[in-house]
Amino acid sequence: MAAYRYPKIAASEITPQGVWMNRRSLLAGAGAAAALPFIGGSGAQAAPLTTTPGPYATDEAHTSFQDITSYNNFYEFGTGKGDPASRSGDFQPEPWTLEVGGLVGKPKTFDVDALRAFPLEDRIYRMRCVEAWSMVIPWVGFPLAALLDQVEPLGSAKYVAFETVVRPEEMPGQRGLFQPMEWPYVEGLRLDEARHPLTILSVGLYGATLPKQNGAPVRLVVPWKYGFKGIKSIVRITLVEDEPVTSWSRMQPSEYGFYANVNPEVDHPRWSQASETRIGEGGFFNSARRPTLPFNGYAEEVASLYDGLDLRANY
Ligand SMILES: Nc1nc2c(c(=O)[nH]1)N[C@H]1C(S)=C(S)[C@@H](COP(=O)(O)O)O[C@H]1N2
Ligand SMILES: [Mo]
Repeated sequence: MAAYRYPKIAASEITPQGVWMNRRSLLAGAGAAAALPFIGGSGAQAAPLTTTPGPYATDEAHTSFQDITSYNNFYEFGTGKGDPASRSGDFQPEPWTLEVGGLVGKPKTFDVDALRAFPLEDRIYRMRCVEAWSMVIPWVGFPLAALLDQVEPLGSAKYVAFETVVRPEEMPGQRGLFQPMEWPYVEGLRLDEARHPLTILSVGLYGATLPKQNGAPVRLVVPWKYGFKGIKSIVRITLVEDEPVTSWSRMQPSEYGFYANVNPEVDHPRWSQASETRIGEGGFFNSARRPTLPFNGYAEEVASLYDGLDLRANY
């Protein structure tokens, strides 16, 4: 993936998390849905969401709202870490439709209100990017299994395929001479991975709707896998029989696999995966690198999904 660079966004373009949280409670108190705060440099509007504490919380310090919304990978807006925040001003995540179909008994289309109507939980997860950096993100979301239940997958459905929106007119990374990858960005999970209680569709973070740069209005979060599995701004979910094509393995099969479970013992061909830098704890080359944990620390919950699978061969 692209070179490691911290984004050059003026501090004045980013609402500090504390200020933003205060505004949010102020708004909630006043019941004022009309005056929504703006997030980051992208002009994304945030609305508070009603949530309940979910399972799997961690006592690790949360990465700051500023870091989570200014250091991003979202190649539809460019490959620089600051591009998703600074170049997503034209992106319109609302209105939105998410079509769910394929091998299901009841295909269904969800709009944003329908997505936010699922019982929303706070899910505080570690996120480990394949580039060897990590964050702790307080997502707001609901189990993907809850959505799958509504469409009634058929017995023949073995995998779930996901697709990001294609809108060159709103996404500068999808137009022009240099396009880093083939669009749409696509991802996939085995059906049992998709149904695992840790797997969520996220519609928010830090208690409010998802900023554009993080994949508004709905993105996937699979915390035991490398971050690239967490496909953003999803427009289609399709239940299928065969393992679906995924963006990074299509582009570079020798470096990125379908499973992409976080594994400190399997190095990327060009760098070690044994340790990681926690964003916010210092620069990329700081000395305080943390050991990377098998399945990103979620082995107890998910290792049994892979009994009998050679994880070195099926990375
Ligand atoms: N559509 C789309 N989804 C994407 C990406 C992308 O470029 N396009 N990047 C992935 C990668 S590599 C990572 S690490 C995470 C980053 O999520 P964040 O920016 O919310 O931290 O999003 C993933 N989802
Ligand atoms: Mo990533």
